[in-house]
Amino acid sequence: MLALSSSLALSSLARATTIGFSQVGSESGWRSSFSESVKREASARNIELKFADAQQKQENQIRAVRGFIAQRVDAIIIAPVVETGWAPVLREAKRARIPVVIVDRNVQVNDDSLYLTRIASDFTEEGRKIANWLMQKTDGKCNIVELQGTVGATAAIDRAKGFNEVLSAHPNAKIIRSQTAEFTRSKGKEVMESFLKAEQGGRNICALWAHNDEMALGAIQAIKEAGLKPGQDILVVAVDGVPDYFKAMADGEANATVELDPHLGGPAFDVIAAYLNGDKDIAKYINNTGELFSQDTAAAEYQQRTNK
Ligand code: GYE
Repeated sequence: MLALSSSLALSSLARATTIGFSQVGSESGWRSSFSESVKREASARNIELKFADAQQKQENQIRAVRGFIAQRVDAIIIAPVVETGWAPVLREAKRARIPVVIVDRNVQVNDDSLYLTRIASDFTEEGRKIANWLMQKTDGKCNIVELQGTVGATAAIDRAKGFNEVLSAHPNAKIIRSQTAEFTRSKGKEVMESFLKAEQGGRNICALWAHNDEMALGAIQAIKEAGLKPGQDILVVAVDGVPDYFKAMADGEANATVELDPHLGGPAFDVIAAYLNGDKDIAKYINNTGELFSQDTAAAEYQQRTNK
């Protein structure tokens, strides 16, 4: 789990601390839980949070970060949409001596002094884990369709990389169709409909691999509407572990996912508190990679997550 304790920061961040947070958007259930976690933790710690929703557009993020710098916030948290294009605005923050914490997806910069730390899961490992599960389940023989996340986003790039790495050791498994559905449920449904049409109504598809649960949930709907049974006729694997997906697994309509903990507010504020209190020894990467879950424990896990 995450390395730093939240109680430490609770007592150690001053009342007047102001933090700007540039969030990707609200494309998925996972993202909404992440935003809620940041808001909840901020109010528990008396942090004045400036929350900016970028609606999946990097240009909005850059504008928001420039605004935070102009307002002279104490620290900035960025959950980047895409990896590239960050160096100029990060340099501006550095010049203004405002620490920046990267949460979730990565930024590609040559100079890692441009940010304090990054708190994220190892997305490549998530891809490997889910692929290993699928290869075991299918004895390495499977025609897979892939719903990719946002183009240029670390979560899409690295999940694909890890998954394909495992697949390359299985000559009878292959990705027969692949397209982005931007991490959203509605696009997931739409793109899956086109996959089903192109692959004999779905009869040629052994499994759906979606880069997040949200797209898989849309695709499950499309599979049902095509008259097939998701989870049986077409296996469904994804990443995130949102409650709706646990429900789908409990109902037998999805097969496996790798959980991604959305409670990233506490760890982000912990690390900022440590830094503002003079800690000079902050790790450049704080890992929160989660576990794989499948149908056998899904009902209990769903109940636990929703208290129902
Ligand atoms: O899996 C997806 C979201 O960047 C890891 O973004 C994140 C992904 C997450 O919208 O649901």
